[in-house]
Amino acid sequence: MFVEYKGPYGEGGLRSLRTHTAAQLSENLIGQNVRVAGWVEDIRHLGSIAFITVRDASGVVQLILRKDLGGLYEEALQTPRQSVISAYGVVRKSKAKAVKVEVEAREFKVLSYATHPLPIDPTGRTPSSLDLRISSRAIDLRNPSVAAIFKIRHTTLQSMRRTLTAEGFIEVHTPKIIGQAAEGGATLFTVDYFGRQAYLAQSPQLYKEQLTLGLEKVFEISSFFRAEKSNTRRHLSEFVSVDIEAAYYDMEDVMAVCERLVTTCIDDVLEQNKDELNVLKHELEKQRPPFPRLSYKDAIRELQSIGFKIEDGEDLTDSALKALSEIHKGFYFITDWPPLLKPFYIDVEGGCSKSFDLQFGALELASGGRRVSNRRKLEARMIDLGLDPSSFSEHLKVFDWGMPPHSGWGFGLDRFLMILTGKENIREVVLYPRDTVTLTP
Ligand code: AMO
Repeated sequence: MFVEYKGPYGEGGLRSLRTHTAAQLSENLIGQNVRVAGWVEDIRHLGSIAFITVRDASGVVQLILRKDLGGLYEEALQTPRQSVISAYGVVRKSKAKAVKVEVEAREFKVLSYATHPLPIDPTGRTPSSLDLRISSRAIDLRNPSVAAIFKIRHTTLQSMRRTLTAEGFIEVHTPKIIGQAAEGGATLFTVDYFGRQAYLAQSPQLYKEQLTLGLEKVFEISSFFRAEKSNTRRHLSEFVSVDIEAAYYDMEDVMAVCERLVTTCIDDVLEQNKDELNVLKHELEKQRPPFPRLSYKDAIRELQSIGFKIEDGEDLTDSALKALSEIHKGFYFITDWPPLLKPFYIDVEGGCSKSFDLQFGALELASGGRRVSNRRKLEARMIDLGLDPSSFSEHLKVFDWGMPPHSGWGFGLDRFLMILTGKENIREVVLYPRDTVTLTP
């Protein structure tokens, strides 16, 4: 029976455009009428029958069209690939191996035509450069192996929020337009704020510390901005940082929160994104805390022992971290950095900073530590690092109101996604990356 097309939304309004997604089609529906919608990936016709592969965000539907549909059949065969269609028909058991059921269409309607040539082939059969894919991101996301990254990103965000909430943290948002540099001024973007100079926040550092005074345990997941001219595969000008700050927590306490966050996220992705990991051909390894700890001094000793030229007190450069990653694979902490290598807000005890970086091989994933909670000590740290305490007066005044001892960290979400998806370029895991050259789309 031919069902007459009743306008773009059909008889029942918008809802009737699709009764089932691809993932919802199952053998339980055999014999029932359904309406599916999606984009046309492939059309094959074998004489009197056509097979149209329609994909939606959840999977693939195989449509069967028979020649006896007349003009509709001919029209369907002409549909340009990637056009968006809606089809109505009955669910049948499929003879194909890849799908259990198919839909024998009685009605087929193009809702929106794709104009060829398209910038990229989202089936991935004809590969495109990452630059071209990003400049065509909307359609790039029709490639299941690209969509998989962002489904894993979604799981990760949900998992982080659940873990931190269960641990008693509350989610906050701090300003992104700020009047004062948070961590020293070198890497800030400037903004004209109604005639005054303002900056884009590079981290929520000072705010999150201040919030421990009243809210005690806070977390924030937000974009932050760094005007660093770093053209690497792990730097962005706009990145998402997951930050925590907790009153009465010491360095080891927040390191343990970090370990739980990482392991739970990995567990959740392994459980909830099996299909996506398969599409990505990525073998994600389950982790168990505690992660190994390596002190900065031991890192220097290890590097020297393998002939790497480095002196105690020097920063661990990219090449130093790369050399270290030959010895330390996977997740590990580097702790107890020299005070001069860490920001002013990091506490110092016995000549050593109470700080850590979380590494994954050569990739720095997070950094944090115990903070200075005493105003005079904080001012002294600023002076040691060549900063002028008077330019931090707005922040320092809070330390006179009863500041609890506190610790925290900042964790690079995008870098974590590189590990979770097995991608080596950070631009792969961000929808619309911002780097030193890219400002569109
Ligand atoms: P830090 O500057 O080390 O620490 O940043 C924390 C984590 O954020 C990620 N990250 C970046 N990711 C992509 N592109 C960038 N340009 C970029 N910059 C940083 C990294 C890094 O480990 N306030 C402190 C944190 C704290 O002590 O709480 C801070 O911002 O994964």
